[in-house]
Amino acid sequence: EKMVPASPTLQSPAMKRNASHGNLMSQEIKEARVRVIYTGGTIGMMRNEQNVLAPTPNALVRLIRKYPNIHDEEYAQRRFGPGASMAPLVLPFVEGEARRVLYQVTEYTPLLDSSNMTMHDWARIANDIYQSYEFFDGFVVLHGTDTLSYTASALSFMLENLGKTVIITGSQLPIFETRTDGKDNFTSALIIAGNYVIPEVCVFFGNKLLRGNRTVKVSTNAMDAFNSPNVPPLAHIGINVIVDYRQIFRPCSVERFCVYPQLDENVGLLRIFPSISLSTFRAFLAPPIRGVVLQSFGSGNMPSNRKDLIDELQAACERGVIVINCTQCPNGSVSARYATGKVLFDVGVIPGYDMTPEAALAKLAYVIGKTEWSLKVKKEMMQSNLRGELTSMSAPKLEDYDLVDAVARSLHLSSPEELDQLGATLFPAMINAAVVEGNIKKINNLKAYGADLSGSNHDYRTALHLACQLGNMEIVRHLLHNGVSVHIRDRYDRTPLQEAVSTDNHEIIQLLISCGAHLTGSSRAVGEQLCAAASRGSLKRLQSYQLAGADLSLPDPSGRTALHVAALHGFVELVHYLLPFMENRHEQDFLG
Ligand code: ASN
Repeated sequence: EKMVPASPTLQSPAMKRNASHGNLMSQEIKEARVRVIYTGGTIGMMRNEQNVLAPTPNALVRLIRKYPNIHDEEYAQRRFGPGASMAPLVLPFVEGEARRVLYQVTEYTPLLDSSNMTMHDWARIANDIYQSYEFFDGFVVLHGTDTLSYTASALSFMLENLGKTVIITGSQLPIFETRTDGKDNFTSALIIAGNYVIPEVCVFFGNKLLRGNRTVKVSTNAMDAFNSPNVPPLAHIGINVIVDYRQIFRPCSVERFCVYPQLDENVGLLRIFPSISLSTFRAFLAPPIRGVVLQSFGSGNMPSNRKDLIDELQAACERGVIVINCTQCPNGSVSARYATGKVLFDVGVIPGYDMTPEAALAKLAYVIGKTEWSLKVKKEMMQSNLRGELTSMSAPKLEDYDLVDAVARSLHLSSPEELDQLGATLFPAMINAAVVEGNIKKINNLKAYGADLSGSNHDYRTALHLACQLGNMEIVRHLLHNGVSVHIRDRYDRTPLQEAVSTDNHEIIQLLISCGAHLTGSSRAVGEQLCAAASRGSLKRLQSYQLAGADLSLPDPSGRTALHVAALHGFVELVHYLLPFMENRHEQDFLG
C-alpha cells in the first residue's frame, strides 16, 4: 500500500465516512502526517519510588490527549469519530503554517534513558522510519538528551538518500511538569516535520533546528542544551519559523531512500592527554578494534616526541585500522599546521576536519560496516562530506548575494531579514523563468548567486513541479542532480510526480520514482482518477499511474474499479491491460 493516508492505522471509519460523503471539512486546511517514534528520555519521565526520574510506559500519549495545546480533541472527534482511541493525535492548527499536523506516536518497549541505548536501538529507529517512510510527511524521534547527538549522527549516515524531514528532540525537564522545555521542543518539532521539507536528520532544541551530525550536548542544566559549533542552525523558531534554506544539505544522487543498518561496533574514541601511558594506548589499539577517533590537541596535534605512541599508531594503520584525527576543541578544524600534527598524517592517520567526536565515531561505525567498500574507499569516505558532517577545505564558497543586493538597493531595503525575504520572493520567480526557457546555464547562475533550487513560490510550487508539468526531462534531471526535493506538495497537494502523471510523461515518472518519489493522497482519490482515465479510454494515463506505483485495482468511492468502467464502455484494449492487475481481487467484486 503506497498512498500516505491509506495506511491502515491512519484511516479510521470516520475518515472513510467523511471522504466518501464528500465532507469538505478536512479539505479546508490541508493536513500533514508525522510519525513520532518515542524511545524514552527525560521528556516522558516521571519520578519513581526512589524519587529519581525514570521512563514511564504508557503515560505519554494518555496525558497528551488531555493537553489542549498539544492535542485538539474536538477536531480529532470530528475527523475520526468519537472514542476512536487509536486515532492519530492532532496538533492544534498553528497560524502562519500551511498544514495542520496529525501525528501518530509509536512507543518503544522498553523506554530507555538514552544512556542505556546501543547501536541496535539506532538500527531499530532507522528501520522503523524506513518501513513507514511513504505513509508520513516527516518524522520526530523523542529521545533522551545524553546520547542524542550520537543517535542523530548515526541516523544521518544510516538513512541514505533521505528526502523527508527527520527531527530528534527531547527535553531537560519532563513534559508533564509545570516548568518544562518538553512541550515547546515537541510541538516545534512536529510543526517543522509536518510543514517543511528539510531532508536531513535534524536536532530541535532550545528554539533552534540544528544539523544532527553537527550537534554536541553542551549543558546538563540549560534548556539550550545543544550546540552546533561549526555550522549555523538550519532554522530558528521565534514567533515565526525561519529556515535558512542555503544551509540545508541535499543529497544530489538520483537514488531512492534506503537504510543501511549494519554498523561495526569495533570503533572507539581515544582522547590523548599529557603523559598518556604506552600500555593504555596499546591496549586501546589492540584487535578487534577497526576504527579509532583520535581526539588530538588543538588543530590536530600529538606529542611528536613520543615515538612509542607514533609507532603504535603506524602499526595500527598498517594493520588496516582506520584512525581519524579530530580535535578536542569544540570549535574549528584539524590541519597539518604544526610539526606535532604533521607527524600523524605521515603515519597514515586521516584528517577528520571539523567533525564532532560523536559524528566521527558514528561515521566510522557506518563506513567500516559497509561491506561493499574496500579499505581504500572507506578511507576516502571518512574524509568526504557525506551528510554535511564536515567542512572539507576544498568546498567552494557561496557567491555573494549581489543580484538580490542590487534590487534591494533600489528598493531601499537593507536589513538581513529584508534581503532574505527578497531572495525568497525573487529567486523562485527567476528560477521558474529559466525553467520555462529550458536554460540550464541560467539555473546554475542563480544557484551560484545563492538561490535555493528547492524554493517554492506562494502556491508552494517548486521549479521541479514546473519542469515536470512542462515535460522537460533535461531540466528535471538537472534539478534532481542538484538535490531538489521530490516531496514538496503545493497548495493543492500536488507533487512533481502528480504533474508528470497528469502530462503522461513516462520517462519523467520513472526518473522521479528512481529518486524516491511516490504517490500521495488517499487510495480512494487514486481510484477515482483511474476510473476517470478508463472512462476516457486513456490507456496512457493508466500506464502513467502504474509506473508511478499505483495499484490499478483500487476502487473509486462507489466501489467501482477502472476495469468496471472500461468494460462498461467496451474498451477492449483497456480491459486486456487491466485484467492482470486484478488478480488479488475476488471474482465476485466484478459481478454486476
Ligand atoms: N538521562 C536523560 C536521557 O538521556 C537525560 C535527558 O533526557 N534530558 O535519557
